[in-house]
Amino acid sequence: MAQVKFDEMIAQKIAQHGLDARLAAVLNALADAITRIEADVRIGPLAGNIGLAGAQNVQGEDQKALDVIADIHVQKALEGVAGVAALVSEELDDVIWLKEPQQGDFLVYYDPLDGSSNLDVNLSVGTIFSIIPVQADGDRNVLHPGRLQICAGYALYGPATTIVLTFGDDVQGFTMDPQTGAFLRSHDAFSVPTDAAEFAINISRYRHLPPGFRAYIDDCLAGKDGPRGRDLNMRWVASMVAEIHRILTRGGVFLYPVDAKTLDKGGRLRLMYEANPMSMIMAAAGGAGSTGWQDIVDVMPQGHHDRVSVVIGSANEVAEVVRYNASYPKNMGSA
Ligand code: AFP
Repeated sequence: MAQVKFDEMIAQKIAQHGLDARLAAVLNALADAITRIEADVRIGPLAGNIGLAGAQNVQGEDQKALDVIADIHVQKALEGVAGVAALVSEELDDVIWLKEPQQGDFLVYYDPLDGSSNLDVNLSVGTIFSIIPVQADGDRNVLHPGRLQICAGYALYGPATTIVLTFGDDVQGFTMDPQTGAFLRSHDAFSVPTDAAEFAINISRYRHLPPGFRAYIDDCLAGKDGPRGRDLNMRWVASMVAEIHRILTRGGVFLYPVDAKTLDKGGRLRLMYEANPMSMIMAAAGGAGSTGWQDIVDVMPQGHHDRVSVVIGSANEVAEVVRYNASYPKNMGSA
């Protein structure tokens, strides 16, 4: 039986849910940008473009040439697509307004190349995107809670290149056929196990963590001899898209909590184009996304580059982290 193509699924979903028909062109344009980014990532070292771009982004982080190249691919793909009112990119200080916003137009938030510090060591990276409709004619506000997302997805540039997409009902995966470049459905409906056998955290930050998180990690490490009564495994890829994809596939929990070193910024990972889309995807697959204290999609942004504390994964494990935090004050560890 012929495999369902990405554009076919989008058309089906839009018809099924009575979504704005213009969304198809937006998502197919994103798939085109992903195809171009994939080609650049795949050849990276040979094209000499995995070094630093010599610039820094609004986060004050060195931009790698591919970060900038990937951002340009997304911009070029989306400018001129009917209904795209604004772009909010991790790589751009300011919001790009492409048209006078009309209610129902699309605000597209994206991280063009997440995990780019893995490029020079040839590890998986990804592109993350989130779409929220303009709320009213002329409304130039882009600071909306993640609960208003109508669509979220990512591309994982790994051994295979896979796009994962949700409209909030289910989560489907489409893998690029290297022969044709077409994205064919490879995952009908991700369903994340409610219990986790693995946790993912940069454990070197342990001493900076809030006490609730430290207590949770202590008990994970105590394994079957401790309160958890079972051993858990640990993973850390340092590429959020790869971590989330693993958890979608076999369960687990990904933690990047706010800590004493990131408290002034509110955390490490960004709300609008990392935490919100990944939370929507995980929730649609039966999991959860929390700051450790509240649902991520209920966080009201103050700025479009806001950072946030992140705990995303198997529903029961996220609830466990929230339970630990409820028993401890919200102060931070050592700076
Ligand atoms: P880069 O995009 O700078 O590589 O950061 C990747 C990331 O935002 C996220 O994808 C990882 O989960 C996390 O940072 C890795 O953080 P550590 O460098 O502290 O491991």
